[in-house]
Amino acid sequence: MFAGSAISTGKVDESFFYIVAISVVLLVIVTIVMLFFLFRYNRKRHPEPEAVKEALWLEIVWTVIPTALALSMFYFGWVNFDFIRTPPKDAMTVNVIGREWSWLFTYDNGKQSDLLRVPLGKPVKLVLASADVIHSLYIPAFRIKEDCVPGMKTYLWFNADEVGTYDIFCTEYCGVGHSHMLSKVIVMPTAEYDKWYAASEAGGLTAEGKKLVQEKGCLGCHSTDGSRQVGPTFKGLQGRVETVVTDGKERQVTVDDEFVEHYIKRPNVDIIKGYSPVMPVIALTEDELKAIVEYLKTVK
Ligand SMILES: [Cu+2]
Repeated sequence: MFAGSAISTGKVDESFFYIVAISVVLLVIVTIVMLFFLFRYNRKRHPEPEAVKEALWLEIVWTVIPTALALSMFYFGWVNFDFIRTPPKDAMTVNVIGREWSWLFTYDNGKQSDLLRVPLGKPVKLVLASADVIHSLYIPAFRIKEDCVPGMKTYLWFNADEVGTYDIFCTEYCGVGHSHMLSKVIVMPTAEYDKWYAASEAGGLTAEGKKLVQEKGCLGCHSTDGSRQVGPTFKGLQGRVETVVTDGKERQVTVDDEFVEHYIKRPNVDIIKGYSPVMPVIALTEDELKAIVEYLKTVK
């Protein structure tokens, strides 16, 4: 019915515009009648009030019509709600983890990404979980939204019908990095998607580190382009001079491997001046830590 970027877009818009249209019609009718009464029955034209006589037909009309309208709105709402809550059996599943403050998408073959890539015209079921607090995954272009709640699984589904890139927001206030908890849905032609899905990432320690930085959610708080987020940017980290506060004492530190390693292992012991001490402890093996440190050197 409406141009959209997923089937759910049209369904939700249909219910929404139906209710808006009825509301507008009612507003116009009520306003016209109100103005008419104001004019027709004002004191100058009508000094003596009259007793209102019973009118059964009028009472039936104003009971039946609004009831029918309300039920028709319920009908559209229900049918479309049922549609967006019932994933087709052949939907592909992507597991989603919301965490402070980034999204992680995991595919059936174990592939992980901080962007949600999906094939065009195929139903996709998102199984949502949270690693910490309540988050909420919202894709405005598809008109779908669902909470990620710790300790339980929730779900969403959609079928994108236009190639493109669409925003993902977190719509449950989840702490200091909430407004940076952004991602994208990338709808790709099937062949292109299949190629991406089958491709394994390039090897090497730096590539491994880059992958970990995405998967572990580091990029939720640290940019790689120099912009300031919840934490300092990774750009030019190596060799940068930072003022840190340790046990209430300020000191200057030149960032090197040792400092980065130490900081990731025991965050917030040294507090980087100008930033809140909110970095979580990330579970990493020694090898993973080495890979991340190696990768961070390359972000210039
Ligand atoms: Cu969130």
